[in-house]
Amino acid sequence: MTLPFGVWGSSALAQQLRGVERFEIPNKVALRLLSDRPLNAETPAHLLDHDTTPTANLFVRNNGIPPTQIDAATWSLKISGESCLRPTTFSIEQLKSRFETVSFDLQLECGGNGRAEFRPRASGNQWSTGAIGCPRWTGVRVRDVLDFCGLSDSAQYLGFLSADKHLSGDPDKVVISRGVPISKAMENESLIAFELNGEPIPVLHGAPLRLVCGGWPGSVSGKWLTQLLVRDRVHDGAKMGGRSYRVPCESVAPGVEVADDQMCIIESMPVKSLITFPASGQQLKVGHRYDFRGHAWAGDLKVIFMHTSIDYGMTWQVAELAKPVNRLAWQQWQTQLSFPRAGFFEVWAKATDDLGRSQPMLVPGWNPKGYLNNAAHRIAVQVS
Ligand SMILES: Nc1nc2c(c(=O)[nH]1)N[C@H]1C(S)=C(S)[C@@H](COP(=O)(O)O)O[C@H]1N2
Ligand SMILES: [Mo]
Repeated sequence: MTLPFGVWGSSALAQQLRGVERFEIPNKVALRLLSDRPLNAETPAHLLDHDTTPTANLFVRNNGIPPTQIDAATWSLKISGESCLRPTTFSIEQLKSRFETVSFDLQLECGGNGRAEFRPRASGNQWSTGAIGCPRWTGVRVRDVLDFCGLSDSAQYLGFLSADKHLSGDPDKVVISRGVPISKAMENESLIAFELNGEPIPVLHGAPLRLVCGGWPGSVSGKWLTQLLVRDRVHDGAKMGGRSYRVPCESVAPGVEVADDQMCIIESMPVKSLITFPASGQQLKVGHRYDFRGHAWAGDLKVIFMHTSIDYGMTWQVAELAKPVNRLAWQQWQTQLSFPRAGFFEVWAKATDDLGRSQPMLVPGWNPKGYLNNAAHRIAVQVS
């Protein structure tokens, strides 16, 4: 069953869900729904097989309720803040006509992807492996717009403000207002995007305008973007402090209380990979060669090696690894594997970044909100 547009994440939806056997997000029927208010849904690994993630297969992560009145023709983006020399408000048409339009494949991974594996359990959406995608984004560079508006020497951080609504219904409560240091904002690939995979951005992904800063937690890529603030300090908007998108500055024992002043903001995401073909649970034949493939990514860095193992990590085979189509896009890997005898096998995949860091086999560094789980992905195979 699909529900009409506009009810997602509303209490009307919750009411309709009672008595509904299965709820599907229109145009995203294959996603696994984690919560409906706010709406959160992840993508099974085998549905992330495309080099460029189709919009239908891109996860959804909402902290609040998307705006219902969206008109690209009247939408405006205001650039201001303590360290902005010439505060300016742009229509989308003005952004398009004044600045170069560019397109990049950029990974978007929720900082909490993999949270479901942490013990003790971390509160929040229990993402398994599917809060990641690498679709094609089109827009103007943040850098070009900031250059036009002028940065003073004090400029330190770029914060965003958005049009979504707080779950409480309180119009004064900000859902999320995060951002990135100016150095990240000024990178060639940091975008104010108006298209996703060649189409206007759909409502769920931030229509009509969003920030996209690839390689960092998805939460820095503000959807339904209305304002950018050039700050003279680390941005202090909603979900920049406390436990939100922050991890203990020093590693801690699982389950301990961590004081807010001991928490540090997550920046570039760690090296990670997925096996996207075949799906877990195949029945294969002894001795045949089978294709296995997937993607690997490493935040701001590049992946330089990809390995697979069919013996629980006792031996590893080198896989073929492609270059990214552009910086901050995930990289395709592929290999052929054969199984020497009948029985149950797991296929493990592990990426290594260009600083020589590879994925752990077990869940790394417990943290209060369960961020940054980059443990290796594994799938099951039955051989006869
Ligand atoms: N305004 C706004 N921007 C937002 C969010 C949100 O709830 N509101 N969620 C953030 C988080 S936590 C993630 S992981 C990404 C998810 O983007 P997607 O839903 O397009 O996949 O958007 C980010 N931008
Ligand atoms: Mo996120």
